[in-house]
Amino acid sequence: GQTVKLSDYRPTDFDLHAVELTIRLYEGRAAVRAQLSLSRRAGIAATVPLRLDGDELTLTSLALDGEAVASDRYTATSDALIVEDLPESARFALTIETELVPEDNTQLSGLYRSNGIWCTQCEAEGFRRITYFLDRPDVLAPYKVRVEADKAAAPVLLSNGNPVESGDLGDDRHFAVWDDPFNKPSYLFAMVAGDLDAVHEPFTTASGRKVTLGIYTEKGRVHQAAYAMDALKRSMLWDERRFGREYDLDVFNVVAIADFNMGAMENKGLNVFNHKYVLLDPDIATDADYAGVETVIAHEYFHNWTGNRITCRDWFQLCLKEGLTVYRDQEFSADEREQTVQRIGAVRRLKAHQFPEDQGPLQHPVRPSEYREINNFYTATVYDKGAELVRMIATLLGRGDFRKGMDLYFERHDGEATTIEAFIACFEAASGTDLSQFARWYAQAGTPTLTVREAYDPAARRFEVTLRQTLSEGAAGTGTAPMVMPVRFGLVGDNGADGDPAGTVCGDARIADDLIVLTGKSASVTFENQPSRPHLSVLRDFSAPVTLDHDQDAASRLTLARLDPNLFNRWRAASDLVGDALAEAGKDPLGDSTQPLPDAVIDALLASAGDDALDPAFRAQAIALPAEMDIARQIAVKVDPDRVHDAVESARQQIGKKGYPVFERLRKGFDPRAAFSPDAASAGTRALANTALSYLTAATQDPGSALRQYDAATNMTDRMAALAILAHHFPEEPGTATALDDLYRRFEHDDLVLDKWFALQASAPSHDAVEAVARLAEHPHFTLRNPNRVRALVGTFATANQVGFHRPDGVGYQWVADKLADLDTINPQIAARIATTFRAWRSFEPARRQKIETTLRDLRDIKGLSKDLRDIVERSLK
Ligand code: HT7
Ligand code: ZN
Repeated sequence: GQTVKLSDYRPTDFDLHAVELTIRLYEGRAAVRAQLSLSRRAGIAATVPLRLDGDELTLTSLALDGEAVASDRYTATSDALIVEDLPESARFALTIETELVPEDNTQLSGLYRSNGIWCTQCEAEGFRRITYFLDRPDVLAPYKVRVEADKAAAPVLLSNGNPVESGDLGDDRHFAVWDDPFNKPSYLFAMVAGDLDAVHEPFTTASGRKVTLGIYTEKGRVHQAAYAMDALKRSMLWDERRFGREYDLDVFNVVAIADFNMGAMENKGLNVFNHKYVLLDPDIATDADYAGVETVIAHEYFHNWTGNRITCRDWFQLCLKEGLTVYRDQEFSADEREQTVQRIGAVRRLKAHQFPEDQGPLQHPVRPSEYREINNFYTATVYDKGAELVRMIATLLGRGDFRKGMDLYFERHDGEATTIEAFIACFEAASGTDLSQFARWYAQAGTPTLTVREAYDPAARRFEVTLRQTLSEGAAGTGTAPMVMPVRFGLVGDNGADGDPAGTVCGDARIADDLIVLTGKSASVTFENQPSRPHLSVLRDFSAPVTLDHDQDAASRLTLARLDPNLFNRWRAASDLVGDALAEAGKDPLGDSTQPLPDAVIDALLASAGDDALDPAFRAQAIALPAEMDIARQIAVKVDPDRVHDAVESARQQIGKKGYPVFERLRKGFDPRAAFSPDAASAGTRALANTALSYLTAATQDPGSALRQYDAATNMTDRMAALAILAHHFPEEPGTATALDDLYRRFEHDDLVLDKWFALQASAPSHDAVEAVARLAEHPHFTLRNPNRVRALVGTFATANQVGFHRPDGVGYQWVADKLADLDTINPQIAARIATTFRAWRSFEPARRQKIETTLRDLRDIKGLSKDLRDIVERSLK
């Protein structure tokens, strides 16, 4: 495949002024007519032809200003249309007709059918699978779209913008015309047609625009869209209040689709969603599902300004819209729910997904400088590290100047396709801060290490902190120069109160209040008048996305785990104590993995769990053990996943036994029959009670209370929590199989619950898991055509079942690779995404390492492998 380079960017030779599309839908085929108003750009020679992108297209007709184009003036292949002898300066109209078979489009990119519904997915390069086009984000135009279809098959006809006309065509067919007055790139085009149910609600914007909000679902499911509608209205209000951003069309539509490659898509005025992020009720959805819907609804809505009104000049700038929009959705969730709990969740996700990516062969900068397949760059680095970079700008500037910078960004670049440089320049102009060194964060890949050393001189009553940053050159080879690192901190006394943070800097750093900004390789900060040694609480709220190496003594760590007034760091102190102990226990083949945690660490965890003054959701986070993959990443070399799993299991039992009275008390205070409400406080109460249940069953090794909770559950959160305990820890218990069957029988008709049923079994840790997933792959409800189902079974097994996937004989790897080879012929995007699980191969002990490497090499040698999967496999092997 060809490598696309940022340094090769240049504008198109032709300008696009307007697009008119007519899409005629029939059973088994679609006919598309695109009328493009174009002109040659000044300075482009008349001999330069127009080259339009295509992908698996069939041209049926081509006309220039209404006249058929002679066949010697153009070349049409499935992936390009080249037209010669076009006017030198005048505008011209090119009319292109193509024919497609949406039913055969299993890649789910372009125009396809999902459960009979016609829908489109154009980001990143799907529009070229509908018609020949200048399919790149810097080509913007207004679109007018006419859709025609059979009335019974598709009573609902939707596209971007506002509805302008509709009517009858005879022959049981009808049409609708949509007009989107905002210039947009082709990746934001969407069309949906089908027999859909809908709910509509009015929304009036701050300046008085009356907007009709619509959510469309498959027949009979619209009652499950109420929470999504509520989340949408809250998102719209929040963006007005927090960023002064209002909605700009008369309608805003959301469509829920069963077969979808990602979470959702922010098409202008017509967001298309994976129905997993729209459809909910307490019987089928967990609290995590509710939080997911709220986040994704908000994220896609926020794209209307950060992504749509201002878009990316090229795909290298993807973080311009994604990092910024993730930052915005995280801020929204923090405001709507609980700040610390949301921050803990975001940092957990960053460490679980982005850190391993940034520390392995698929490493790339937040703004990559080259790619072979852009779909493989919708990554945790672009999205989540991208969000951290925006958060650091906000930290460096302060809330007021950050908002001024955002306002300036909207003012300067509305209607444009722009770059990271332009974005950063707005914050420089608004605040008078030079951010040129900060910009390295966008260009240099890898997770920097922040080393913190402390020294206390009791005679001089002086506390000195030394900060050093290092970045090692990784696979991306993008440099290791020092970056601007905002480090929030506090000096905590024995009583748990923050002392005066005033200090004096020596070296390349500055300090203001509780923020040290490290700019050079190292610096030290001296704090005078410290009558006793303070407990340094550093990198509060995870103020920079770094690996922290702080050789703090155990007593201070334990004090912070109990008393740090910064609750995020209180959580992190405890979580790091546990993580360090588990990594030690999991790595040492001679060590004792049956008692991995010191008593003092368990006591610190239990202190948070038992503290009724704290938010229950926080307490649930405080006692949640790190994921096995996280521990493996900390061990870094010669990892044996079985040992890691044993260490975690022993820790559960130890904590369960020692904390028995605490957990029993928490269970007693929990009313599982209370009416369900999805709000954050109720969800937190359930999370804490279900974590307590997990520890109690670990302590007693008795599945009874989990079985009873499963049978008595009145909502899916409690039901799944009980079932997870049973499936993961009591697989031999007859009641476990009965409960799994019960879930299946109750919800066989509901694909979202079936996904949970598949995923739960795929994640059950056992060396027999590969046989179990192989059997499940033969189940009548398993299909490689539905991405959610594939992710539930294959994706979950490969990422959330360390024991099963990494079975020492390598059959786990082989099974996943075989499935990916099949999947690659159906949906390469999903195959490539799941294949990233193999990237960590170098960190395993030699036998597994060699088996994963062989699996990757075998995949690489498959003939006809897609560009998507080949790119991941080859980069992983590098
Ligand atoms: N901007 C959207 C990205 C997306 C996507 C990318 C590649 C292939 C399919 C896709 N579907 C959606 C989602 C978002 O970040 O909001
Ligand atoms: Zn996005």
